[in-house]
Amino acid sequence: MTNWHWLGLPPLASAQGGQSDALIGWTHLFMLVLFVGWGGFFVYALIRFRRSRQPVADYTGVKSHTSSYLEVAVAVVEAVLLLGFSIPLWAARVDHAPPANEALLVEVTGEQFAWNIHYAGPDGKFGRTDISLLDLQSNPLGIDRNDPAAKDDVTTVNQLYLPVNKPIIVRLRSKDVIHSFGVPEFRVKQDAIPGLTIPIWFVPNVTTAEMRRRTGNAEFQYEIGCAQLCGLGHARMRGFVTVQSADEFDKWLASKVAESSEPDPFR
Ligand SMILES: [Cu+2]
Repeated sequence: MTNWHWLGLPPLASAQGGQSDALIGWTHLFMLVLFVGWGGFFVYALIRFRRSRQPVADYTGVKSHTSSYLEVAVAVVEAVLLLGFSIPLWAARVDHAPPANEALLVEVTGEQFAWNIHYAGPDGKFGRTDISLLDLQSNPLGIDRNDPAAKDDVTTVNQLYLPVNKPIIVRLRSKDVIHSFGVPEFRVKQDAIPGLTIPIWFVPNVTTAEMRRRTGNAEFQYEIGCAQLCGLGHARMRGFVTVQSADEFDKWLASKVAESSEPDPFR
């Protein structure tokens, strides 16, 4: 099975996610070494200092420095994990976002209990939004359709369509409480915090169709799970991600643009 992982992680479907997997793998490996080391020391101490051998406590204690050296070694291992692996990876994830002109920018706004997805459309410009235009049913993001930049904007609820092998920058927001945008296969998880716009990026590199073939599950879907308990409906706050070829994605976007520019009979 190609998707097997020794820690049981979900199949990887992003170009940058391998670094996270490597970090998770090394951390577990070092922790396993520490666990076995400390466990061995514990068993040694139980036997070495057992009552029949040491009927009376020795007030001077151990004179060798072995334990000090061991503690220094443990601290060094932890420093290597932190300075050698975690901090560089964090810096790479946060500081080295792909250039905006090479990426697809999508705004994702969490609310109780749905994900609102907003694409800028072919003009690449997000239309104006205004809280006074906000309508939970017909206009959950309060987009001003009279703004020329908004004419070709596309919105969906809980359906994130993405082209494969292209860097995606998600601008993450929340309308009410703290939510968390998590797609395990992309190794992405980020809290959405009211009042903040938080950029995250990833490069999906396996289409939904390809993942269905690999997993043998014809109904496989990438899911956006809300990873922060955000209220009574938290468990049903699920979105779906469809990763397509660039052509398929362009066609999908064009069909949505056509849909949204049809005259609205209710206006
Ligand atoms: Cu939520």
